[in-house]
Amino acid sequence: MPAQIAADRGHVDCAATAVGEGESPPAASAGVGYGEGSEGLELGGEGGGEQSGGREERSDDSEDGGGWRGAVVSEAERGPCDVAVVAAAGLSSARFLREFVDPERPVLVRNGSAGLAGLRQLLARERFVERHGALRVRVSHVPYHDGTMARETTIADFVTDFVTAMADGGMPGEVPDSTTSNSGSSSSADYLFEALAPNHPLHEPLSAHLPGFVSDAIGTEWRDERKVQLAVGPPGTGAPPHLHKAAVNSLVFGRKRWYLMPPRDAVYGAQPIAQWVEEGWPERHRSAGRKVLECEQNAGDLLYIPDFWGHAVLNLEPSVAIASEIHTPRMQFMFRG
Ligand SMILES: O=C(O)CCC(=O)C(=O)O
Repeated sequence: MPAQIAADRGHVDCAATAVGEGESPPAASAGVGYGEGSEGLELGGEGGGEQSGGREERSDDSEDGGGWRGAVVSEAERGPCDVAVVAAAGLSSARFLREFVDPERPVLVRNGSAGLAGLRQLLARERFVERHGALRVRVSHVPYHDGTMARETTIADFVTDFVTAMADGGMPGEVPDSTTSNSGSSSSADYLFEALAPNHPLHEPLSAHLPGFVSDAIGTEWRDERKVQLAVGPPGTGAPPHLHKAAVNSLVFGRKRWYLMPPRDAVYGAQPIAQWVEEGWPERHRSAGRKVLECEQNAGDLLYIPDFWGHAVLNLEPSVAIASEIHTPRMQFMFRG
C-alpha cells in the first residue's frame, strides 16, 4: 500500500527561519560554500511540514492538475524544505548570482518557473498525448545509470499505461515509507527521463521554463549550451543520487521530494529511488556524517542545484518536470576557450 507521503521526516537538523515574501535571506552570501545560513529559510507560513487531511483526486479536466491524476495539495499541506526558499517576485539575476550561484547554495523559488501557463497547456495530459504521443522516448527504473536497462516506447503508451494503472488502483510505483526501513513495500515503475537534442520538437517549447533571473545570470554567450530534459512519472519514480553541473529544475505538475548533498558529501547510486528511500539511505548517510538536506517541490516551483551538489529525487505525485543544466560563471571560466 502506498505510504503516507511527506509524513516520514526522520531528521530535524535545521530550524526554520521566517523570511517574508521577496525579502532577502540572512547574509549567508558572506560565508562561501554550502550550508551557512542556507537551511531552513522559509517564506512566511510555508514549509512547516504539517500534514492535513482532505486530499482529493484531481479530475482530468482540472486545469492546474493537468489531468495527471495527482492529489490536490494545498499550501498548508506542503512538506518542509531545508534549503533557502524565496519568492520569484523578489529575485533579480543579480541577487540570484550574489546569494545562490556564487556562494553555491541551492534555493527553491516558489512559482519560479517561467512560461508556466504555456507549459501547463502543452503538458496537460490529454493534449500532450494527443499532440506528442507518437514521439519515441526511453523509460527506465533508474535514470542516470548506465548499468540499468532503458526500454524504448512512445509517450502515448508510457503515459496511458501508468495513468490507467493508477486509475484502476494498481499503482505502477509506490512512495516508500522511510520510517519503516527495509519493509520492502515499495515498488518501482518506469520513469520517462529524456534529454532533448536541440532539434527535438519539444526542446524549444520546454526551454520556456528558464526564468529571466537564470538566463540573465548565465549570459547570452552560454545560453544555448543548455541540456533540456523532460521527466515524467508516477509516484515512487525519480532519480537516484548523482551529480553534475548546476541545474535548474521546474515542476509543471505534481510534487517531488528532493535529497541534496553538498559536493563534499555527494554520493552516487544505481538503485531505484523508492528503494533507496525505503532502505533508509538518507538517514544512514546522515548517521555516517554526511549532510543530506530535503526539500519538497510543488507545481510551479523551481529548484536550483549548484555545480556538483549530489541530488536524488522522489516523485510523491504523478509528476511532469523540466530540467536544464546550465553553465554557471564558474563553469564558463573553466571551459572558456
Ligand atoms: O527527475 C527529475 O525531475 C530530475 C532528475 C535530476 O536529478 C536531474 O535532472 O538532474
